[in-house]
Amino acid sequence: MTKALAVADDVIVDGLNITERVAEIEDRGFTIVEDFITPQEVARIRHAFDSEVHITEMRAIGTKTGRTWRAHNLLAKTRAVDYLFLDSRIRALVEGVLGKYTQINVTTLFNVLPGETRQFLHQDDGLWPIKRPHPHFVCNALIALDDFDIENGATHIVPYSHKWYDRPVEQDIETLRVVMRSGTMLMWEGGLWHGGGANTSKDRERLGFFMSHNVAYLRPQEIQLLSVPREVVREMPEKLQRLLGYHRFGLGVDGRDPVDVLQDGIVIHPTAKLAEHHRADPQPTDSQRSQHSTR
Ligand SMILES: O=C(O)CCC(=O)C(=O)O
Repeated sequence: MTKALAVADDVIVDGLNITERVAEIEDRGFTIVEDFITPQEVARIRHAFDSEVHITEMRAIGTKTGRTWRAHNLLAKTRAVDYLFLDSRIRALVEGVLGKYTQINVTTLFNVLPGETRQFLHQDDGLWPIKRPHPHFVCNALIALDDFDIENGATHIVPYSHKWYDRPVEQDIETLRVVMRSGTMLMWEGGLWHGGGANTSKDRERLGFFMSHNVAYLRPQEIQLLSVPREVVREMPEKLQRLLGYHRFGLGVDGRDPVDVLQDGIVIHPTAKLAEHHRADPQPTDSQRSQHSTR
């Protein structure tokens, strides 16, 4: 059961101090939450990834080896991680960083295999051509399913770099390696310089689950409204449907709530009438009045 408490003005959700964590992300660009998921959850997710998830890409961005497996669009492929997008701590942290209009941007499984080289440092919010400084609009999380250590390529990050607005990413800068046990979550602000490390181990993989959110008023990188089939989305909890982009925004669908349209497919408002009807009766009807007032 979710517990949200306010202790001395701090918001605590399921034992995690959200206020402190969001402040940490704002300040140095990232936070690390140990034991975010249990070994049993790791085992369940690993099993689902092994048995259900088709892998599409064999290369990490910026490497040429083919030694990273990446599977995108996870919510079309498995139900094993739905609950993590609904996790109250994730929701509170993401909303703490991005504000209340959030949506799912990217869902990826990646497995960095022995022999993979180091990825170049990059910023995840660099895809959108928005001049810095700008309000935070991307917030990412990476959950370690294997232990991440120096040998198998623990992620490189550059603390505070999300605030270096006028500097392009420098590749030869000193980095911090995020060594973390399986079950730990790293969360960062989209402007933080980071990249996967080289896996120099002989035989140890590095499996991670990446969940990216962005603000709901910018296009997500994976176009969720197309990526996850509607018959799959219809069966999801409403909160997840909203996070996939079926959120009410401006006009909705001809004035209708996108979640209602998702269910019944009716894209023309039932009260819509041809012009001749409106000419004959120029007074708006009550239902048209209420339709306008919901915008
Ligand atoms: O491998 C990692 O730890 C990070 C991966 C990453 O940043 C990416 O693939 O864009």
